[in-house]
Amino acid sequence: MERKWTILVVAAVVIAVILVVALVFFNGNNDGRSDKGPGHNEVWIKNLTFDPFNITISVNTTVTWTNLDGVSHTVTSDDVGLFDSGILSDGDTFQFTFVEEGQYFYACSIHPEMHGMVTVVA
Ligand SMILES: [Cu+2]
Repeated sequence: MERKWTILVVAAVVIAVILVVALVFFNGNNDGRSDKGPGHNEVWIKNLTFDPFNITISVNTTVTWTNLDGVSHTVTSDDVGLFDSGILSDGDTFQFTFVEEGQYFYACSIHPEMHGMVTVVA
């Protein structure tokens, strides 16, 4: 009889642990980027805007742009030739590493009204 209770208690503990692990796991997933907006050093291209409009980073940081729009965009520096992603389709990403302090302006060459800015600090 005692052994049966022991088995039941062990089973209950195992089930409780599985539930806690599952809850932690699913909460972790909900904290993912799709709900919370762009992560560190990341710019989302969404609804014909760069989000954030101005991203502030340290020197030697790589910024990642991700196109989350149904239409194509580019990430093209106003300073001609500094960086240009070319056409980014939905889901495409572009990365650029900023090695000098300063303010960098860019736009989408397909939609010139789309502007963004990178502020690089020491
Ligand atoms: Cu565009």
